Amino acid sequence: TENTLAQPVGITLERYIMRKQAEFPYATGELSQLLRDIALAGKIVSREVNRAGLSRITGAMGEQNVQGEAQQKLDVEANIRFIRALTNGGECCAILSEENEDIIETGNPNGKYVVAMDPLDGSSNIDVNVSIGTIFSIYRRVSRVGGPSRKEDFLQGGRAQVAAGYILYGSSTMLVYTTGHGVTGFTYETSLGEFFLSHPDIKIPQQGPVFSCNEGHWFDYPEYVREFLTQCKQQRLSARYVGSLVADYHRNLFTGGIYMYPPTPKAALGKLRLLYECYPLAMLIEQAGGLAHTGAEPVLDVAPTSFHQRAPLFVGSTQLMTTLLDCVSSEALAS
Ligand code: P6P
Repeated sequence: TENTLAQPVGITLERYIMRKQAEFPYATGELSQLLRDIALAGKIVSREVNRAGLSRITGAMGEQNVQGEAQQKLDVEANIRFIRALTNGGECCAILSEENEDIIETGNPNGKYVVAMDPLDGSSNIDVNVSIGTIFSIYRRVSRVGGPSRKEDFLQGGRAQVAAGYILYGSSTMLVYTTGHGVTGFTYETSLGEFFLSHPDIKIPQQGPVFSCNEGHWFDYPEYVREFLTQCKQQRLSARYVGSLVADYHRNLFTGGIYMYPPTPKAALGKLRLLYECYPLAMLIEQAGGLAHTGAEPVLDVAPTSFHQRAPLFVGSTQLMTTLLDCVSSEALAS
């Protein structure tokens, strides 16, 4: 059922989840608990990210991190925090992380969900103080308790996701997610340690003034991408590219625009990962009224074959995506 009861801006994530729970009487609450666990890890990572610059000198100030270990690289630290929060929460039976080759069993045999995540994408941006993000994708577990390996749990395909979202560690920390009933945004108030509802129903504008891609790859791009970029420039669109996926995606979600990570001769499937980058961002954009495509098919229709497979990503406002896909088909016709 579409969520008709718009929740008042300013309520906490906790209260928002409880009210939504009431609207889904048969929901048993595990997914809500899972979202709480993700939000908790996000709060902890937000604190670490915002101290990162200091961590190099905290040693000099005699401080150690909680484990008293040498300061970890932030993406390693974030991975540990999300795995710990999901393990302690009890709802997640296994995790696929960008940081780990194989699946991580959480030791929650009765957990009804599995989570695929990029705990901290764009970590190369941390040392230069650029916004970074966590991306997550949630599936109901389909493997039987104590059953064979959980491979099948993670290779259900994009349209089997029950929830998806990201946490952006930017000028403020935001949690943006969907459970299939629209896209909701929460903003973190550090002095209170709470996420507050700030964007009850996010929709991407149908058209937008922005295109985002790494034009340094121009000579490697397919002809249809160059044709599309030329049209963007003829229309005097603005080039905006942070080089941090969650930051670029989030900005375009609000301004309208298109983000592209196209295939190149050296990377025939681009650079971004299907299961924990392209699928969740594609679910979000479709819920927000936009489109996500690989250039060959909608992202959510790509058949998953391996945990860390890549996929080209074109994602954003419907009108810009339609123009791009026209360039794809006219190139196909010409060839
Ligand atoms: P390029 C960061 O390394 C990342 O995975 C995304 O966050 C970002 O959008 C992309 O790669 C940047 O890649 O090739 O433009 O440097």
